[in-house]
Formats: sequence, structure tokens, C-alpha cells
Amino acid sequence: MDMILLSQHAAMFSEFRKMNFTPTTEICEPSIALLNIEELKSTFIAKFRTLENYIDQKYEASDRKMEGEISRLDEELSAMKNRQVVCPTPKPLQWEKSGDSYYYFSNTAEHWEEAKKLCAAANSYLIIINSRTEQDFVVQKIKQSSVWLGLSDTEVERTWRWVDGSLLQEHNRALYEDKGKGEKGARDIVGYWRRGEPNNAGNVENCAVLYKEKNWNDIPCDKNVHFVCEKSALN
Ligand code: MAN
Ligand code: CA
Repeated sequence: MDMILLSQHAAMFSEFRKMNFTPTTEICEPSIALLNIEELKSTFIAKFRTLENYIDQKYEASDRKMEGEISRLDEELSAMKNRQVVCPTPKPLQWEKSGDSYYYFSNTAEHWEEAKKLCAAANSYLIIINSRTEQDFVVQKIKQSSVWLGLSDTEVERTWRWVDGSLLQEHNRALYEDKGKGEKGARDIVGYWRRGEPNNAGNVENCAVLYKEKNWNDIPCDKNVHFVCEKSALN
């Protein structure tokens, strides 16, 4: 029984192995979430190995389990095939240029860490605000009330760092001095916090958002918030 089932599906297995998947997106809409086909492929292969082992070890109760596994694999395989047909070429992410950077405005809301990872996966980083001009550009583009900034004080409370490792204060002081004090005042050195922020409310606020009102707040990093990725337009 086992051998029959396995040989019936051997064709499916070899077909699967031959399929030359390229990473594609889960859906055709531009999305930053990459579907890791290689990972799926190795999961498939691992599952098949397990099935082969059931036979080798002559598990008596494995027949039904195996049929179930095989039909699940069949379903997953046809879902993958359908997706290939429906989405032959994933649309590239839409980047918008402003100044010396490109920006990607997310279609989804994520926890801060996840947003950070997604930007990194797209060769970019969660936005770092270097000037009021940049902030104004971002703000006028967002449809949401807020987006994540690449700014957090998770490691050391009240020590705000951008995702490139620079300290908020040092980073902005350098800018302030470099740009001939184009952006005046201590407020520019310490950022554009909303009045009374950052307040670490409830002791659980370590990630910063930029509001449509052009100011910042610290909120819990596990909130789902839209985000903006940035990458250099130079080079
Ligand atoms: C209020 C303030 C903020 C805080 C949020 C959390 O708006 O206390 O500082 O971040 O609530 O939702
Ligand atoms: Ca706050």
C-alpha cells in the first residue's frame, strides 16, 4: 500500500523538484513581504523524506497519515502552480524619489521590529529623518495618521538611536553644525517630539512614530503601524 501510494506520487515529487521557482510576492499587488520559495521547497522535500521514513520503518499506522500528507502536498503544490500562473512576474516595489533618497510607503501595518526587517529585506532601512524638508515630504505622502520612524530606545531607556546606530542627539547635532545651522534651535537637535514626548507611558514605549501633524511620539513597539523605508539614491 505504501509503495503504491508513493509511486503514484513520485511523478508529482519529481515535477516539484524540477520546478524552477523564483522568489515572488504572496499576491500580485506590490508588497514588501517576500515569499521564500526556497524555504517552501525544502519544507516539501523534508516532508517527503519523512514519508519515505514511514515506509522504511514499516510504520503500520502510517497509511492514513501518509494519504493525508500527500493530499496536503498536492493542494499546496497546485496552489503554488496557480500562483505562478496568476503572478508570473511580481511587480517591483514602488519607490518614490525625494532629495538624495528613495522612499517606499508600506501597504501594511507591522510591529516595529518586523517593519525594520522588511525594510532591510528590501535593501533599505526604516526612515531616518535628517531634516524638516525630509519630514515634510514623508508627511505629505502618508495616508495614515502615523508611520514608524527608524528610531528607538529599546537598548537604553531615553537613549534614542536611529536604525543606523547613530544617536538621535549626536546625529542631529552633526547635521545642525554641517548645515550651517539651517535648522535652528535645540529642538532640531533633539528631534521633533510632540509636546510632552517621549514619555515612555506605562514604561512600555520604546519605538517612535511620526504623526501626520509633523511631530513624534514614543509608543509600544508591538503596535501595528504603517512604515516608510528609505534608501540612498546616490551611488
Ligand atoms: C497618549 C500619551 C502618549 C502615549 C499614548 C499611548 O497619547 O500618553 O505619550 O504614547 O497615549 O497610546
Ligand atoms: Ca509616548
